[in-house]
Amino acid sequence: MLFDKPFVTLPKNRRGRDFCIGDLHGCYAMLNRLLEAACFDSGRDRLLSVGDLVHRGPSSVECLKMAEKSWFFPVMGNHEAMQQGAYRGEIGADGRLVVQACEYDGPDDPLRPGRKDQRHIEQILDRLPLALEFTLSDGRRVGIVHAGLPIEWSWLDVQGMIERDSRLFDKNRGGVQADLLWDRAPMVSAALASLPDIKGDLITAYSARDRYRHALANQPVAGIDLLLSGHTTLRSGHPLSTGNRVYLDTGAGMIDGRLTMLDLLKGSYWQVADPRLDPELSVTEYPSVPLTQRDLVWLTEEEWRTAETFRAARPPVRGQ
Ligand SMILES: [Mn+2]
Repeated sequence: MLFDKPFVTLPKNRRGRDFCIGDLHGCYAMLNRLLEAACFDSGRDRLLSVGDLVHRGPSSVECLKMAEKSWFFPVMGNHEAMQQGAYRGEIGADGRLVVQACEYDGPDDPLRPGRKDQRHIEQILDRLPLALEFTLSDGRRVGIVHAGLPIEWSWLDVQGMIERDSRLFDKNRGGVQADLLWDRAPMVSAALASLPDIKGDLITAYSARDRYRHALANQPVAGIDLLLSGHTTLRSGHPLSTGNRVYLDTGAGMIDGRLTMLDLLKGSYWQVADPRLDPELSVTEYPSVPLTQRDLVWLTEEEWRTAETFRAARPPVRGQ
């Protein structure tokens, strides 16, 4: 579904199930295998998406055009923003044309600027929301943003900041849009907390300020029950849960990547590998998302008592 506002609240799905797909990156055949394995019913069920529908894989346009379906609900990813930038001839932070940063599937990729579908595709890109919020049939409230929520933000900050950020549609995509589409810090903290070897070593390895930020990134986000994101690829090949955040980018579009689809009510997930490695596209179901270590000591008790001094000012209402 496409929308004309950047923060969208969806009604509860009273007829069927809700699923969320990780970063798709043009992997339309892999997606269809997962939908088939889950007996997805497009008349009842909904498929939410953390964005990054395009680039790398062979079927970016098919993946993007699904956004016009009544049962598919993607947020914008940084790759959609880059595609907009490529069409607009924008210059990236490194001084190169953004088009060079897009990972097209060869010289004939129909997303290259100037191809016949450009206007239609631009109209889709322009109507992807930055954040989605909805309630599951068990009453839990779910939020979706592409890259995750920057450390120290609450979900309650998101709507106001998106709506008030005057730079939202700047060509350089500063402010809130940059944070929601690009920030890798929260997910990197989660990946750190999933390493089995670090238990006693945190205090000597990092400053108290750094450990405080890692701790926050692994605590539940306030104002929402479940936060779904993608963006930074989990090299383990599996999704990862920390606090109430779940990360779903398992590298689809790369030869050793997988595509992950989460059943939001059951908490189980399905995966399929790249057809270059598994031409059969066999689907595997896993009962629950792996968790980070829950018993890590990020700060001493003394440090927690003084932790307020590490806290940055509340997230500013940017653009004001
Ligand atoms: Mn991605």
